[in-house]
Amino acid sequence: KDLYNPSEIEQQAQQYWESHKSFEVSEDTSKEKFYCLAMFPYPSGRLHMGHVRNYTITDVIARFQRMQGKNVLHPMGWDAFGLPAENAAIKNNTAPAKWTYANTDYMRSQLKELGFGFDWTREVTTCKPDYYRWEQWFFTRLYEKGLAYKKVSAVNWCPNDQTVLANEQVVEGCCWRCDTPVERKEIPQWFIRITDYAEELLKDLDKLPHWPEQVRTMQKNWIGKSKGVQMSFDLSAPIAGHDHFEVYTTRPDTTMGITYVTLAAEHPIALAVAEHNPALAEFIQECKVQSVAEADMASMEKKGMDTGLKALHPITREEVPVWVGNYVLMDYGSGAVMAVPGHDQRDWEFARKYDLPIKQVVASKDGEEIDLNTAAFVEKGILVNSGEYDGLDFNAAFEALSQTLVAAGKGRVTTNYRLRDWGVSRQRYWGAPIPIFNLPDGGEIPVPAHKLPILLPEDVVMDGVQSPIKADVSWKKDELDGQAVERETDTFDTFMESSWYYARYAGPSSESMIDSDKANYWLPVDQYVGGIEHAILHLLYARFFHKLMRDEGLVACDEPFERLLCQGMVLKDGTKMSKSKGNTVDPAELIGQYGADTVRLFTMFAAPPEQSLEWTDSGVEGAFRFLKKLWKTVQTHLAAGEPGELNPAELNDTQKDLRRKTHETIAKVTDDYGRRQTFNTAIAAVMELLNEVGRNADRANEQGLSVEREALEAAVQVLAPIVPHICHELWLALGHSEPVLDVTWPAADEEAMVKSSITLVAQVNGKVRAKLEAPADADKDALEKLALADPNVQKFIADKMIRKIIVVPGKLVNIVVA
Ligand code: ANZ
Repeated sequence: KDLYNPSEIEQQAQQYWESHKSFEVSEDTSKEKFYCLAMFPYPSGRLHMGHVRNYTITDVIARFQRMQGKNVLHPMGWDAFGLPAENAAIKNNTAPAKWTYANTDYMRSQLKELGFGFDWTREVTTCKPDYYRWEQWFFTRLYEKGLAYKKVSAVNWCPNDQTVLANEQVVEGCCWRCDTPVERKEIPQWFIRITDYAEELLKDLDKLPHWPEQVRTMQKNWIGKSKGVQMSFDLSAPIAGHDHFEVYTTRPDTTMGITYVTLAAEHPIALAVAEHNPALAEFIQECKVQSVAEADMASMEKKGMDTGLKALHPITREEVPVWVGNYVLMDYGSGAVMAVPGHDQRDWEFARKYDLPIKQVVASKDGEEIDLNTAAFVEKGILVNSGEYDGLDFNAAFEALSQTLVAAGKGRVTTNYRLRDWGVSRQRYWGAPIPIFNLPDGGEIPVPAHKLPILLPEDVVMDGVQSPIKADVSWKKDELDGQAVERETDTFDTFMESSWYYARYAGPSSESMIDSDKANYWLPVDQYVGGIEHAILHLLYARFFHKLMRDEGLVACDEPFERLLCQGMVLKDGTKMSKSKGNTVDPAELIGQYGADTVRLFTMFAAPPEQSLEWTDSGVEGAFRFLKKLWKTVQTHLAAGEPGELNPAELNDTQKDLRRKTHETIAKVTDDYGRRQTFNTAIAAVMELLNEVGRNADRANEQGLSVEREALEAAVQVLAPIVPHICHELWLALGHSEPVLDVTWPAADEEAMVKSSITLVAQVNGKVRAKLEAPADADKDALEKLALADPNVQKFIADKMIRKIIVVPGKLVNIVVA
């Protein structure tokens, strides 16, 4: 018993939790609930340190909340669909399902070895039909409500992965996974109308005060609400039935600075001109093989071509040339822009390249000189060269010009969102089949409930070229009421699965997508923890899906995640720990060497959760040493005999000091765990307490032993969420039958924290001459006497006359002499 043996005690504690079903919870309405959730892992093979950090944080919070007396749900599952499984299957000559299930089995055992208290009865594996069948069903509901639709659209296409990418998955013009330059391709795609919820998604960010400001800002910018004017330009002569087109601008104040207009390559007027203009047709074709991601539009080289058409300025009726440009998006605003090269940098670059006129219509507010030869002046300012509008500032000009345009029937004030509808079609195999039947005579219908789920075959061979369900012509064949139909062979974007798993954990059911009664007990999630890389995509889609489920009557609240914590990265040698950098540390090896508690302790001690954590071997060693010391201290204490009943009145000063330290530690640690979520400072406080125990060992004395017992029990209790195995064992060793997991969190005793003595300084004429030790309740008189009795103070008074004595209770006594 003398030596700390992590592998033995960790196994025992885990067996105890397993056999007592310690983490299986039900909807107990007599208790306050707490839903603690970590972003579920992709089953890539084995856990990495980022996972360990993420799940240690949620496990610590979950166990802490449980010791606060709450009914805590802490579930786990697998985000199991996705491309890496296909790539691994090809490489290892296996099937994605097989690879995935082997990984979930292994990673589950790793999570158990780390002692995480998950309710495994609620485990969700998104590639299993019992999960994705409900996603298919829900999609058919969205279809029926007009919230899911199909359209041919230009998409980002990764020629390497042979799949469509969402705009969010295009990083600097390249695929987020394999870094291949992205191309543009037109194919029929399924979309979900997230734009219908743009305003609510924006507005409800205000209901999330406990989210990091940074994440809320990123979502706000992504939704990108702007106020502007939809302006109409007449063509000087109609073409193919088009006599006008619209542009969207957020800067109607610059209307008098328009020198040309630019259409998107896919704009119907551009296409009409191209019919008789081979050069333009070729240019449009060229535009097609470039990314449609908006971020790239600003930075890429601007290219364009004159259509030869003229448009009439909506106010002056002057003719301006109509160009086609690669930097104009078809699906934003109206797919055309009024070009103001003096005040828009993209237009400026374009105008310089093609020698189009640049006109200044905005001057700087503070009269600063503007040089349009170097760049556009993009700030809002005061109008110039704008006739009757000269001298107006941005707001007044917005007002005046939009009024003129409205009155002329050439414009209306509108609101625009940068957010696009969510394209959910993927041409990959390892995903949930999109539940649509294509009809022989064209058209499609959602798969009726009795034909669901559309099962994805798991026993397949991957050839690396085509999705097995696309390659196998027989898989497509189905029938409906005697009619032959063809199944859709595209699968869902895997962000679909991760958009509702948290609700499925809370309300598992074999009869429905979500058992609403159960889910509404647990939801919203009280604490969500995951990486900042999900700040936009996953968190926005999940918020959207939650609102869709609410509107379907499945859940009651408006937002899924009440409080969000984005944990920092795990670094080694100052850079991100990652496979590609070859600087990873394998959690499995560390557990073997030191035990799970050491890994957990180091992870929580090295940094507060939001900050990056620098991995150091010496830090891990230090954590291990601390646990050995904790173990040893308790064993030594136990060997000294049974303590009696603690009686505060009988304590000597040293004992009172240790007791005060115990309760101060409890108070501090409680605040650190709860409000501040700085677990590292909580650990530091317990370390100090343990040092104090070492210094004040008073084991021959019965009260001394009692005070030490109280200190050690508090240490074990408050460390239990972080290092649960060793604390489980020590708590039992300290003579308790109830596991520490279920013990109520200790309360700090105010009385024990009252100081029996205080130190203050004695000054003579404002200069410190002595330190005084006084009883905490000493009055003014007593303090004066104490100061005057000090030999050093007496030396400085000498034979001088005392004029005045100032006492600041708890701080100082100042003797003024002359
Ligand atoms: C004229 C103008 C003058 C503009 C100026 C800006 C500055 P946000 O704020 O992001 O919503 N725009 C409109 N539709 C576009 C499209 N389909 N493709 C590319 N660009 C488009 O952007 C609104 C601005 O983006 C609009 O305001 C328009 O350029 C451009 F000094 O109109 B602006």
